[in-house]
Amino acid sequence: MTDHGDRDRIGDLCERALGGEAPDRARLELLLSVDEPDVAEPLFAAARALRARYFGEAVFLYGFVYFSTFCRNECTFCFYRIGNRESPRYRKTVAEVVAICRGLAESGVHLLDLTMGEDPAFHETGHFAALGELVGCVHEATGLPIMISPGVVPATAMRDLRAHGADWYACYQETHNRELYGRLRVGQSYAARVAAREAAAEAGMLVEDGLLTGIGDTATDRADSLLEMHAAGTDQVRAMTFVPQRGTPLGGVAPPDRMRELVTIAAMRLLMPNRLIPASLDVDGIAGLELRLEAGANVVTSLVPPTVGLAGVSQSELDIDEGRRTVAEVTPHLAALGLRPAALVEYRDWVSHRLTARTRRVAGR
Ligand code: SAM
Ligand code: MD0
Ligand code: SF4
Repeated sequence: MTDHGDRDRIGDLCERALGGEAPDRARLELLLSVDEPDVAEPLFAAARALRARYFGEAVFLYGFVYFSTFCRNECTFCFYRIGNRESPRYRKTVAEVVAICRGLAESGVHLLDLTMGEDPAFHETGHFAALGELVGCVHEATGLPIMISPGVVPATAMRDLRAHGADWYACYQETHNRELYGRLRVGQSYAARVAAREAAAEAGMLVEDGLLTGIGDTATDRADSLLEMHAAGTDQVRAMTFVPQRGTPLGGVAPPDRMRELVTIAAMRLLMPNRLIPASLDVDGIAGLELRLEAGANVVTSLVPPTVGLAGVSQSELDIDEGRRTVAEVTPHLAALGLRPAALVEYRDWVSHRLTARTRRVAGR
């Protein structure tokens, strides 16, 4: 796709980003359509330089606890959509979740991401108080920062989750193209998902949004997503490649090229240099970690302990039982790139500064 003029323009906009000038829409679209490794490399190098400027060598590590895999929704991309008989269904007790979280905390993660499907046991009964209690128990047992990924929950539940110790709310739009959204999150309100992130921010939590790529999205769609995340002040911004899942409508499609995700990570870093950007182990496992870090990511997510019967989302089993999604396995890969796991205090400081800065932004409005 890229001619000599485009290569020059990409070099120029990387220079400008390093000089503090964020790419505009046209430049973002150009970046997001890069698909050749030699054209992408200068972009990745600029993304790494910006990461170093804001975060040094420190990388944050997130433990992932998929505590209920029951779901009432039918997202076309997801292994855990309702009615898929291929996916493992389980619901961990509070005691089990607490024990798993203690283990993750001892292993050195900086945050615990408590994730569930839109489990009818909460979503159909409205019994979100039980979620708050779960967060409270994990908070008490570990003292670690907590992210909650429960799907769309009411504003009252957000306040309760915050009160019990949740620092982050994760809820991915997947795409900011409403028509594509309608084909991915079938039957789910677009506006309600946006509103849920806003409610979480109002309740005092930091917020993560994310996009899926390789699922019918164009460079224009991805540029829209990045610009919306930028405008919303989203604290953590994610891109993941769609992994086709057996037993689902899109199960038969060819695995998408990973270059799009890598280029999206780098473009996110150029547009939003001070945000957290995950390198998820849930797409290509440990083998895909270094590429994502080299594209400018600064958080490793989806660390899952072996032997406790937990699943991933887009890779339900990859590298889990082998113990390869662990701090011990990840650390040498960081070192190979001149990076290191952050100290917990560095992570806590980042979270508290980000919250304080946001309070100021809101107050100044
Ligand atoms: N059920 C909640 C929800 O959907 O918001 C929480 C689960 S959330 C962790 C699931 C996320 O994993 C989705 O939003 C999507 O971005 C990602 N995901 C799910 N299936 C995937 C797949 N097959 N390939 C890549 N990413 C996937
Ligand atoms: C991950 N499997 O980090 C997890 C998940 C949910 N907040 C995160 C998509 O890749
Ligand atoms: Fe359910 Fe979340 Fe999967 Fe959608 S992405 S089917 S809401 S678990």
